[in-house]
Amino acid sequence: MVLKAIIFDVDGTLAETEELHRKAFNKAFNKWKLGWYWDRSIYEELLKISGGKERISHFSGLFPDQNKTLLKREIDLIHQDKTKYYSEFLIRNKLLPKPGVASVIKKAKQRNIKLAIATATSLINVETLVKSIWRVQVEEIFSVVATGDEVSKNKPSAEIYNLVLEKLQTKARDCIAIEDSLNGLISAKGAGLKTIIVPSFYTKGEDFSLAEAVLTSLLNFEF
Ligand code: XBP
Ligand code: MG
Repeated sequence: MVLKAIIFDVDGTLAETEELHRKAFNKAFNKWKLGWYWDRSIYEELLKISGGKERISHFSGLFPDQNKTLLKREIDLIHQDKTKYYSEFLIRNKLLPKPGVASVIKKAKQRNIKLAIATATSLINVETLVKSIWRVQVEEIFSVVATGDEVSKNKPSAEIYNLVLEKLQTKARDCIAIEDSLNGLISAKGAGLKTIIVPSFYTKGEDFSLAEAVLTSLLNFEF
């Protein structure tokens, strides 16, 4: 196989971002006086729903008797605030890329292997994260980006990976996906991609038996 592209997931794969997402959700819930607080164990469970809006909608529907169900318009506004807080946290908290990410990027560039992104989060979050980690625009590193706001069904649907392949104009058999979660793995495999898993803080207990390999970090990734 001649490897033509490496497709990175973002949250939990490029960096351990989920604690900042969680903080941002809670800050938005506070502003909207919802009386909701997502602690780590609730959040671990809720991460089974990919995408922030989808996660809020799912949680709001869990308590029909308590009248907590939100309208789509309310979810959009709450999520807008969450995104703003998340950007602020990213700028203030300087996250590092996960071990081995930078060296995979460097080696891929030297070998003319394209780099792409397939994420459940939004483009603005990807741009802010890449700027905060590497101080460059996203397109300086990743030639193709596909985000959750471009698809009708988020991960574990294969839509996002099919979209990234379409943008890359490359066959699935010539690419590899790097993921941290079961939803991401199901999504990538659904598009026919070989998938390497590096579990993250919240996903380490998930079942990755579908994956081509499960690595403790990308420092051990040979390609
Ligand atoms: C993981 C996610 C994301 C974030 C929240 O995405 O499910 O939804 O938790 O981000 P990835 P938004 O595919 O990168 O692992 O609130 O911006 O949706
Ligand atoms: Mg992820």
